Amino acid sequence: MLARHSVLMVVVFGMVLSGLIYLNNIQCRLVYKQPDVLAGRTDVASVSPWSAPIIWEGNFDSALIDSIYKQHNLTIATTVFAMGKYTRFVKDFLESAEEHYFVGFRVHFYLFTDQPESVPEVKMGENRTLTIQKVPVLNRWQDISMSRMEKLEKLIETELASKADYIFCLDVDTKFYGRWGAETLGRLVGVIHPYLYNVPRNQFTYERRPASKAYIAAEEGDYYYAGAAFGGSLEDVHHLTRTCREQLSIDAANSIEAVWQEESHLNKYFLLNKPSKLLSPEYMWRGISEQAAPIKIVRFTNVPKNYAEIRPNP
Ligand code: UD2
Repeated sequence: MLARHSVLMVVVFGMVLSGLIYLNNIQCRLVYKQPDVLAGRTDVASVSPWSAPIIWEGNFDSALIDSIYKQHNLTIATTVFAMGKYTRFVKDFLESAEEHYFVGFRVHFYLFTDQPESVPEVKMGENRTLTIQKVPVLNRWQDISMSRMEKLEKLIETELASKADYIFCLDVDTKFYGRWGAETLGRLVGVIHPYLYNVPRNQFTYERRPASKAYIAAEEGDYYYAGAAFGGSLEDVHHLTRTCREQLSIDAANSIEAVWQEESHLNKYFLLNKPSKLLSPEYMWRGISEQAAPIKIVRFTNVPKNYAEIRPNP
């Protein structure tokens, strides 16, 4: 009788155990479309000549990517500058980021402004924070734009070391309309410029004067990258911002300012230090109503602005 009881106990225990293993397996399962070795988008390049992926809609599975990166409990620092009249863009930028930018991840926004009192109240979601840093006003828009490199370099050194895993540095006169998520994470990330993705490199608006540190010759160059968005690991972005800051100050000492300020230096940097991941112009598009065949989704765009009205100088 006792023996029969023990056998029954062992059987029940076994059933419970296999049930748990089965449940555990179900929890670990993630069903997604089988990757195809031969099919993919054929209308765009999905890889650079140095084998860095170029991220386009249709080339990644967002649920799969999220499930991979979520395990790492990441923090993404995100910087944005709003000086002078550019504070008017902050609300839309942050509210649209709450809807589309690294949803479900820990995001720490750092907003640099000369007028913290003009920054509107924006309700941030769980695990999402906003730190406002007051910075002195600068008189020329070119100086505002260029000075970002130095500020970012210092922020990484003084604040971020143990607080973030990745950083993205974005223009503020922008708005998110679609997902920008973990598919964009990489060691060094550049965004292909929305107006120059399909023109020969001798027409890129690189700095063409050899006197500038940003100089690139007509027969050189890979892509033209937007100054409005770049990112990567803290270490790589620190090296980028430090190098650009140094090159900008050498140019200043030689009384030369690159044609597109820090964007020109960023392009020189990316020529010499190839990004490990490239984001297609979906990630910095011309505007929500602008269409182009390869752009299947608009994720992030420039907001139209009246340059003469909004800038502190012509
Ligand atoms: C391009 C680049 C921009 C930068 C600039 C350099 C794109 C789409 N944009 O844009 O990233 O490289 O050229 O000349 O690639 N700002 C202020 N207050 C000001 C002026 C500027 O806060 O009075 C900040 C703000 O964060 C803005 C950024 O600097 O988003 C760039 O300035 P911009 O947007 O006026 O430059 P833009 O449109 O020529």
